[in-house]
Amino acid sequence: MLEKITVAGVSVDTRHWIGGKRVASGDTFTDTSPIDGSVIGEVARGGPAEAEAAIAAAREAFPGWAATSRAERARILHAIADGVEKRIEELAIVETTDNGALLRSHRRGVMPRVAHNFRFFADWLLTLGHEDFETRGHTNQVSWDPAGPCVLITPWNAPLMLATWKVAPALAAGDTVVLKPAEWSPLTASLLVDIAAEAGLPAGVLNVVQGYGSEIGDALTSHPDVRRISFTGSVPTAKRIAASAATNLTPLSLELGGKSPLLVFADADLDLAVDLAVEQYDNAGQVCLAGTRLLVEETIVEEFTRRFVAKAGELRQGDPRDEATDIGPNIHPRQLEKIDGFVRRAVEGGARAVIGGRRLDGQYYAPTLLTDVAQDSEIVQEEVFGPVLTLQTFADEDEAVRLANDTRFGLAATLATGDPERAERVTARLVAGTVWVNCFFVRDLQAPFGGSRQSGVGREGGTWSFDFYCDLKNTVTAPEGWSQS
Ligand code: TXE
Repeated sequence: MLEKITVAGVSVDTRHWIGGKRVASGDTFTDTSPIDGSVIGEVARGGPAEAEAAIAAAREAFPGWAATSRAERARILHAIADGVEKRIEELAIVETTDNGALLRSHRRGVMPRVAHNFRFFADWLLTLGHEDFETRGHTNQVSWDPAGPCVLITPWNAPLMLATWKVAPALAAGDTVVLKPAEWSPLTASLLVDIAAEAGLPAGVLNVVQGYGSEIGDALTSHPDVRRISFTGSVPTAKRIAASAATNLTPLSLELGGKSPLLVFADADLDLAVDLAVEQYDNAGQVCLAGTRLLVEETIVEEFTRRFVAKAGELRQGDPRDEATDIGPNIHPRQLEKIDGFVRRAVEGGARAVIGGRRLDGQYYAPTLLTDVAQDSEIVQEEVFGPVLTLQTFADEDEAVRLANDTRFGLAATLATGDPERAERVTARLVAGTVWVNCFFVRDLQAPFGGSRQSGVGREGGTWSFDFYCDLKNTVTAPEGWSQS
């Protein structure tokens, strides 16, 4: 019978968590580790019945949680952050076993940020004010009301980080949650609900259902009692979710993929530019923000490539639990097939692999740099989500901007330049939700995060998260009339 499994010495209950109780499904699916392909254990495989039960639990818990004072909600969110901090080691090793990302990043970067997600939105909630103004003597009072049950659907590339980046603001806003983690990385969500329950989060406020998106997704996203849907994942799945949400016009926040450019101008600090470029292999390339299209000014491309190849050659690929490892495995054999297919088709079409271009043993793919790629080719236009970069050159700023903007995405862009005026000019012309100048991946939760074009719909972060997870209400009160009662 499905109950608890032990993952790297940590006990994980892989059933759903609905209304404050562990619930099994008749069926299960097998979770495997990308590190060596080994079986981790069985996980509950939910369908429409579990979706219905979880949404009902979230609906029942909503009035109580919405009426809980902001101070009390913030206190519980901080208590969840405390719980995360106490269990960083366990969360880190379970996440690494489950999704193959580096243990050292989970320990020192990702899990502390998970705790910060709760602290940040708890604190922001307390500063969220009323906006008051006057119209012909009448007062207008704008308030942020809790919206209701939210469905949050999350991916596998940074499972707990991306889940809590949605869960924390939703709970802070006074909403209740049904979280559906990705089936390739279901485990840390199960640990999160233990932590939340210990922190005093009332039953039904946070529910987790496990399973395949294709089996449980539609029942979640088409449900009339759901007030918000926030999704991070692929464009095709986003389109299916948007169609399903349209049944009830449920508001959506969509954080999708990208094919972001990294522009290197001849006036850039070349060592910095090379460091930024090699950084794009982080998480084995499974990062939506990754600047996978290197656009380099033609006068420096030879020197850039020489230094890039040397630097990339220093990367150590291997077991993500090893502190010395820089690049771990890719998430799933299917994802590896996909990556390899992209590269093979590119090479057949005339691309040249300067480095990599092949699968390694197990679920590993060699860091790859492809040149001689056409702007309209699949490898330049489509997200690979593996350690694969393309290299193109440009003659001048106009061409750089034209190439940078010439995909259907608009998530991020990175610039390496020594000229602040150029940075300002180019940034103004780029289509991207985030632009980094001479840096990469610096993220503040206060900033709006999201993508343009098919990289997403809406923005989350800081006040934008509360705008999304709340119903904004304006109350207009007349100046007279109170004394008549
Ligand atoms: O994504 P999916 P996949 C991109 C990346 C990757 C590709 C495929 O290019 O190669 O997507 O990954 C749930 N209704 N990104 O197939 O399908 C699913 O269970 C409701 C970019 O894993 O989008 C999981 O929880 N939900 C990215 C989540 O959607 C459904 C992160 C994401 O899975 C569903 C991940 C349905 N019909 C992949 N079908 C980023 N933006 O960071 C699936 N799901």
